[in-house]
Amino acid sequence: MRVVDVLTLTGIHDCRVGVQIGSGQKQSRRYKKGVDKPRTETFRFSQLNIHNMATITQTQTTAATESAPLKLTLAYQEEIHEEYKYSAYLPVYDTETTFPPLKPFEFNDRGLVANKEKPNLLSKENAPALKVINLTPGIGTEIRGLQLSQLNDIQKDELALLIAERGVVIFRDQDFKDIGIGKQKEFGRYFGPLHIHPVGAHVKESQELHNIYLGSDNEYRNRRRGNRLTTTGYHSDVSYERQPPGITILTLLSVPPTGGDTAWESQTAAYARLSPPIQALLENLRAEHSGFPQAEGARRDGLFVRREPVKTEHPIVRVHPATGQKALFVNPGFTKRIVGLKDEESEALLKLLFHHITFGQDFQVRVKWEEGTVALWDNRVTSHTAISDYNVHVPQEGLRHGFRITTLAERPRGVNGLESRWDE
Ligand SMILES: O=C(O)CCC(=O)C(=O)O
Ligand SMILES: [Fe+2]
Repeated sequence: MRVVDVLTLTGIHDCRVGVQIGSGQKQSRRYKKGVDKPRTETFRFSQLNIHNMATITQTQTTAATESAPLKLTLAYQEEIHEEYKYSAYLPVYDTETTFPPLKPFEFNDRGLVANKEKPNLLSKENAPALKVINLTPGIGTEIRGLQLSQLNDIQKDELALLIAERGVVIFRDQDFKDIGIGKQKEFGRYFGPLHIHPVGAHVKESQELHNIYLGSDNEYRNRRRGNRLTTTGYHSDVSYERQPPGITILTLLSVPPTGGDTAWESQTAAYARLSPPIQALLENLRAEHSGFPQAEGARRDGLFVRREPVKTEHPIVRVHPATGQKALFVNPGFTKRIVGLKDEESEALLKLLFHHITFGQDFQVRVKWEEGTVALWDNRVTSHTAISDYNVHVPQEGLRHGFRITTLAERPRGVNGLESRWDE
């Protein structure tokens, strides 16, 4: 059993909360301001001031084990989640462990060996209750009557191809959220090495499960959004990486009664809509994708940067290895400039492309989450955005919480062999 040494709580609430982790049991204690004495000897408390934390935080120092981080900062308020079934998935920050730059690796897309007809994945014989619906003509497929957790490798290969073709596949009524972190990661790893986010919150037992959390006790996230006209922010996950993600798997554990949808946009369709002269121009160009603003923003907010940011120049038109389809590979989230153009040219062209991506309702799909929904998308051919349209400060509007497993893929390849490049 690991022992909690020090706990701190800073922020706007007049309580201190003790948490014991690692023993399989969790205990909390609430103390009135000025009453320092814990009611149990299980914990030793001290209150530190960590003024640079922009949210309510607790720092837990635990004796180190091989599998668990030394120090965790909680990005939620413990006491409001005491009864929560998925408390093991609440957002934390390991504020000690740093990671070196990502290393190159060989990637084989699972979709390459898949049968294009998908006879194993989409077979009524294997799954009598199977229902497959295309949510729009160009992007998004919804599947019921099939459990991700039960798929064999051949079915997973076909699924990889289906995700590449349809951009995003929504699985309903899944038991995926209940199979445990080990199996969730194993499922993801089938498609590619798992990415650890350079700055984001994660779950207590695994940095590979990136946290999605929007609740009243996440002032950091809430505040950051306060100054914008809209929460819409289309992006392809961490596209600044040298081998950026292929498939992302997003599971929500708590879904608001209404609101908190996610939208995806087809970058394949976005490319196809452009006129041939613009297509030809873009096919010869690379754009810079940068992780610096994200890391700088995190540092500014007092958050821990576990891997130093990188900048990468990716082809603007990317060819998917399994489908051979061309897709526009720029996104408003991370793409900063077009390499080789004058500043004004780059700004004007990116503005045009970002406008195109964001306003193309006829090649977008908006999905409402349900209990048990898991979304899988291919970042090489889509952009996506969370839609934060509900009031997180009103408890009846619900809590939106989940985890993202992000699988890395190939070094992007463009048309005529144009490859990504970067400064070493
Ligand atoms: O919360 C969402 O709907 C999407 C969040 C997101 O961008 C992601 O998980 O990559
Ligand atoms: Fe994302």
